[in-house]
Amino acid sequence: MKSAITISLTPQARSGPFVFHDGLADGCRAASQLGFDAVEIFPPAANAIDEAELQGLLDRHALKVAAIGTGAGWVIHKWSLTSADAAVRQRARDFIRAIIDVAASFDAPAIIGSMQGKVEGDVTREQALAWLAEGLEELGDYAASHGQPLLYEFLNRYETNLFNRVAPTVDFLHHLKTRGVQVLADLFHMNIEEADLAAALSVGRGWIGHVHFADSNRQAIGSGHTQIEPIIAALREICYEGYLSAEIFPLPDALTAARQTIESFRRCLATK
Ligand code: LER
Ligand code: MN
Repeated sequence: MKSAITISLTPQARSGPFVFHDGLADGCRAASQLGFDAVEIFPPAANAIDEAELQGLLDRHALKVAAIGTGAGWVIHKWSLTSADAAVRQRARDFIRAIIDVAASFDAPAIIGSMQGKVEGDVTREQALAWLAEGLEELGDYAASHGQPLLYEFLNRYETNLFNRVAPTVDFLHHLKTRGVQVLADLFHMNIEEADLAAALSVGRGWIGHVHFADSNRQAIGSGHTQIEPIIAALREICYEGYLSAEIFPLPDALTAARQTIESFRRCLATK
């Protein structure tokens, strides 16, 4: 497993669960000094990433891009794949496709979290799931044509009512035609929704493509009450080799949260 830490470039997400908020250069420098393998980026849009600048920083600091989030499409514009408005669904797909393009040029996947939307108003659950499936079919195949998976993240009940746990998520993805979509398991959401995080991850065998490494209080692992050892054992057991990426609040400050994350990561991986 590999370590990653989040950098948000989105001012509207300043109070969100991202460690670094002061630009790519600052975030990459800190990530590399602490020994992270990669950074996960939360841009306001695809074209906000200066590709030459990012490539220079990755080269200088020996970092990779773990993933690029699309959530700003929801935070800034309120676009989602399950909006009742067809034009909004189209804007959501275009926004995500552009992020798949830029992520793929850094050999990284894009994440669909908040942009999945939720069942609301007059829209039935059946209809919302049909729109979600339509979006994931198109975007999953598009990501696959770039040699990348598309990461679909189930969220806790306060953020979506579409999918909140591993098992129903895997069941839904299993019924899609595209094989381009993998599951993002965020340990913070799972702490709210799953009875047993390790058992739930085992159900995700073969499907888990990315992990958000967060304690029960959405702070660095070691700050809350999540028992991380059985989770790491379950991830090993399903042969998960992807990132443990810290999507957490910068508390008490960004550097302390980042340092505690890398120390926890090393301790986790040192255990047998
Ligand atoms: C996105 O990765 C996520 O976990 C959501 O809670 C939106 O912040
Ligand atoms: Mn997450």
